[in-house]
Amino acid sequence: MLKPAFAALLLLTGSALGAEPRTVTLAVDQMTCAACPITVHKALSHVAGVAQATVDMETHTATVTFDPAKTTAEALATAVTNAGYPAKVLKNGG
Ligand SMILES: [Cu+2]
Repeated sequence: MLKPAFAALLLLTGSALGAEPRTVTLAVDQMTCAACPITVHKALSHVAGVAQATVDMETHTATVTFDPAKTTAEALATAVTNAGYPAKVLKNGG
């Protein structure tokens, strides 16, 4: 009877220590030419904790994978907004 409880405790400890990467989708305005996604991507990749960023000009979105211990979805949106492209969090995937 002790073993399952011990295993559950290990699982809890593991999830508390290791920051699971999160993926968020941002709606990005004002991307009007082919160079815009590059600028947006650059702004995102400069944020500490960002592991991966994909910018889609056709759907006006950016999908970002980041370490939630280092940054937040809102901070990512702010970084893009500060780069000249008004952005907001569209979908915060856990
Ligand atoms: Cu442009």
